[in-house]
Amino acid sequence: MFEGITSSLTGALSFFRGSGKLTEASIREGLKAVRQALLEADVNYDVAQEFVDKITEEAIGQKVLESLSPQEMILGIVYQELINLMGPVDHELKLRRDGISIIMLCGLQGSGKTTTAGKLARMLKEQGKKPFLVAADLQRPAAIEQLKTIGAQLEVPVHAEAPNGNPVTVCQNGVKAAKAAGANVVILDTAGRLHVDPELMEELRNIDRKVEPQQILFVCDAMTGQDAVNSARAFNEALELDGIIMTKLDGDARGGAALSVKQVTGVPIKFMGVGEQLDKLEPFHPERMASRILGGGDMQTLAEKAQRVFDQDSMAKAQEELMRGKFTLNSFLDAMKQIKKLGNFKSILQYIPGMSGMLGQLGDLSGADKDITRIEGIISSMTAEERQNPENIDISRRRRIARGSGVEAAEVNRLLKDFGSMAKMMQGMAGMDKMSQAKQMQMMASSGMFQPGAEMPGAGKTRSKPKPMDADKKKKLKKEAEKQKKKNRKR
Ligand SMILES: Nc1nc2c(ncn2[C@@H]2O[C@H](COP(=O)(O)OP(=O)(O)OP(=O)(O)O)[C@@H](O)[C@H]2O)c(=O)[nH]1
Ligand SMILES: [Mg+2]
Repeated sequence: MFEGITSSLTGALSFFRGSGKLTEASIREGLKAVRQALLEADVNYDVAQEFVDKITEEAIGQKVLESLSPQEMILGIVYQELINLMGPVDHELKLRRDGISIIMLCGLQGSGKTTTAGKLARMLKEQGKKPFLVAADLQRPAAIEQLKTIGAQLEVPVHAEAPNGNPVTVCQNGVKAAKAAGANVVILDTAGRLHVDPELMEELRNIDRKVEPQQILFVCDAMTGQDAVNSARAFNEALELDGIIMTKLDGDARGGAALSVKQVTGVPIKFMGVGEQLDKLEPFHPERMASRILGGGDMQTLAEKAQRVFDQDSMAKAQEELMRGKFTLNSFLDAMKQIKKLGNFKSILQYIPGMSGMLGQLGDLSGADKDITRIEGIISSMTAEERQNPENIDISRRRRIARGSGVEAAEVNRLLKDFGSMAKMMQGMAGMDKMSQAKQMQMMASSGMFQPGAEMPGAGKTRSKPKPMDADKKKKLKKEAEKQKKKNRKR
């Protein structure tokens, strides 16, 4: 998410690194690049301008604290202003305590309304509510079927009528049906258009007047940038929105929509969609988003996610072992298990400071889960002693482990070799400073080392020839590093 703006913004802010004293001129000069970074991310022009003006004003007025470097101070101000830009947010859906509440979803075609209706229903159901879906999109017969399928999947009732009816009537009948079914939250999935158009607005206004929803939420496709912001403004003028749900933030949206929409419309983003599946809806937290945008890593979300699934002791132990340069098969297995519990590896990396930059190099990791299960199987068939000292695993032990885990002995071999090269690098890393560690990780990532089960450079007999990183790739990496160095010098 937002890799582009993160790298350009952190790059821009590095202008302030090492600058001894902040003067008005140096602040203005440095913030030019910040403004540029925002514009490149498709942030609304006025919003970017105002943002930088505010930061300039703040920074000039502020005495540099002794405990903070100029860069830290500017970073602090930018962080706070990013939060102000996107917040505050009230995540409450203002549902009635008794009786029935109605949530109306609206938005352009393909923005994710129907999917989001399902996601909300799922979330409300988890909170103990009784959701009820209404197919008020009569534009396309397929839309009705789509909602019915989602309802069936979630075991949430759906009210639908023939496609030639009137959407207002459908909504009214839907609310009646929901009452009869004992539901307490009705979600209206309305029709979309390719562009904001008067006919659609009239239809939505009619639903609003006749059905009186407690909440009108605008579903906004983050991938469409400033178009999304402009349509949010038009919908807000017609309907008085209560909140925005920003979808497709899992894609490669540049961030402009998420950063500008609150400022432009005054309507906060309440939730965000981070995937096509129905469990991919999360409350939108400006402070977490700000920290993520600044490449600081979203530690809070990670911590929360981790809390749920981590065996904290084993995590601490693995970390300690890593710090001491002792990376055993046990810590390897723990790491793999945690990766599996947390879901996709890629989605974890973005929470770790400095790691978001290397996401692009990782490629497709979709097969990783299956491999982790195999690796887990193999390591589980080893004795505690073998896990601690894998170098003692001889041929007969390898055969036994292979039998125990239902794989070929060659696969055990490969795992041990993979592990061997990873451990060597990890041990090497333990003595390095942070910068070199990050570089090393980047090298490992680009060589496919984080793809569990994938063959690593110089490992594995199963392949005819060991395949070190190819010369071109090496050259490219080196060139990139030099380019970056030069860039930093210039600033
Ligand atoms: N990656 C990703 N895809 C999403 C997200 N939300 C929705 N989608 C996808 O976007 C496409 C359109 O979603 P729909 O829910 O059908 O959109 P809609 O607004 O109901 O579209 P219309 O009914 O045609 O107006 C589908 O392929 C969804 O799977 C999201 O948060 N992330
Ligand atoms: Mg739809």
